[in-house]
Amino acid sequence: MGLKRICAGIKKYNNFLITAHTNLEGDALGSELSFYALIRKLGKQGIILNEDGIPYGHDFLPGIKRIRKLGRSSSRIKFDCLVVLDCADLKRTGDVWRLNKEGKPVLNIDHHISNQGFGDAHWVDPHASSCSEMIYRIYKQMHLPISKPEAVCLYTGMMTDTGSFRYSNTTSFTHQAVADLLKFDINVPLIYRYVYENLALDETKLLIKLLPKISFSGEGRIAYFKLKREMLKNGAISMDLGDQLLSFARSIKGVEVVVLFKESLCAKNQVRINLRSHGKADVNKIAAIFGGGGHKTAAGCTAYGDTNRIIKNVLASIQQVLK
Ligand SMILES: [Mn+2]
Repeated sequence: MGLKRICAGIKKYNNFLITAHTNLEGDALGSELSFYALIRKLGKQGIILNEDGIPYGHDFLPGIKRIRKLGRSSSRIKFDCLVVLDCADLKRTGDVWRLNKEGKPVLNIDHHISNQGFGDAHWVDPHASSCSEMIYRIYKQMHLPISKPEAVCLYTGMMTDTGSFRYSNTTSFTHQAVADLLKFDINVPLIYRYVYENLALDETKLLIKLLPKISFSGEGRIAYFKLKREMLKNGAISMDLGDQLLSFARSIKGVEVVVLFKESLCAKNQVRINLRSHGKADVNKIAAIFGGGGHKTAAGCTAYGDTNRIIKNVLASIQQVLK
């Protein structure tokens, strides 16, 4: 089983380079920090390195200052094992995977259904709520004690990926794990506030401008936003803002699927697509048509070409599934 092979890998190697996907969020950060704490408990060394910087509002995570951003000096980092967390494929790490020029062993720990099992050892569990929940299981499997800082990181990861324990990926095990973590007297309302109720004023103004851009298709079962380059000129739309738009749209009665079409600020004819579903439509399959992937109820992909044409194609694929 994958979990045992991953534990064997953790025991075998001594110097880990730990990374996760670009567009970092609570699960990626929570997994990285709790995994780092785990290898330290075993007396091993590690570095956490990502292509992207820390997203707004996540500075409260214990150990966050330890996380480095990919830079020129990164190529000098020495490691004997690359640990890839919360990534459906290696390229989701951005350019971090390229640091593995010597082909050191790769451990792949992930919960995306689209993960094909890259790496020398992989543990892919699409039934896990989050990668953080999987790291929690590694602690239990290896009989390692969890302390408060890890509990905060694991809780944040699980909370983020389950939409605060309301999405269908929330299981009885998720709640058992959370019950265990809450024994550390972690400040749940404060974590919630940092992650969800922390919109900066300029982002709020942008959100107010973008909300009226909502469109509907398929007799109100699909809601989508077309975010044109001109609207986003003042800076890229943050994960947080994207989430606000998506969760607003998915709360509308009758809506089954929500899509965000976001024109790239740097590359012309490039559109980032984020999909959310209540479960009737498998959006992982829809994202896969366009070279992406994710989960059944949350997925993403990047498409190239004319934005209106892309929108037409994606909406047609969703309608096909909703029939
Ligand atoms: Mn995740």
